Amino acid sequence: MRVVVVGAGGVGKSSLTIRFLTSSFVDEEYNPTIEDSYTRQLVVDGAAVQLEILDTAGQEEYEPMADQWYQFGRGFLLVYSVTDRAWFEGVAGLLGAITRAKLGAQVPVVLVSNKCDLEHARKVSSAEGQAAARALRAPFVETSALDGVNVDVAFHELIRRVRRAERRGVGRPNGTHPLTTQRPPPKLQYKLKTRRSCDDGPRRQSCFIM
Ligand SMILES: Nc1nc2c(ncn2[C@@H]2O[C@H](COP(=O)(O)OP(=O)(O)OP(=O)(O)O)[C@@H](O)[C@H]2O)c(=O)[nH]1
Ligand SMILES: [Mg+2]
Repeated sequence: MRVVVVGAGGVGKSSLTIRFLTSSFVDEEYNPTIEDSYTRQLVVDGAAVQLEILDTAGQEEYEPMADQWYQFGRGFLLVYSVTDRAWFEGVAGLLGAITRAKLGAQVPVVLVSNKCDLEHARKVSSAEGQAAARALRAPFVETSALDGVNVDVAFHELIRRVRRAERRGVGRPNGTHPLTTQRPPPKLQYKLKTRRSCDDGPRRQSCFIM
């Protein structure tokens, strides 16, 4: 199952992906992504899934690659950060671009509001996030890649959404449906740097818990 993590530069897409895959937080200088992909076999709701995660670039200079990412994905984590309104306001446009790349097909997405540990720097309330998610017809999850809050919840919910869409027959890999990618998957690699391991801390009260 191919899922793609999208959102503006610096919202925490890579940190969420690494947190999900390794249960740790990369505590080093911000290092913008160009494109990274990972595979992982896991069990969700008692059923195995072979997950391919494409972690995309949020920096605008990589925008020409976006259509390829959108074609690749069956489901999308739409990520913004609670610390920046512009990133939040860009989310609807991003879903519009994905939907256009899928020729108007309804795409499984989860709206993810990251960095909920930074309560003092919060610029977007949980209620605003929930309202945006309702408008996008997406589930809403507030996460902290730093503290490990709700990260599994977000990915698992996306897997459920993609499964549901597949059961409804949307995007069967028959090579003709708009949700089916025509392009081979990007070269899969597993990038492991030195990381500080950190246990999942207590859930912060400031984070909206799904
Ligand atoms: N406090 C806090 N910082 C975070 C969190 N997630 C990411 N960060 C920090 O935010 C910065 C950007 O994180 P990245 O994961 O690199 O962001 P990105 O969305 O992958 O950025 P691009 O690859 O450029 O699109 C880094 O300094 C991270 O350490 C979080 O949940 N809480
Ligand atoms: Mg990144």
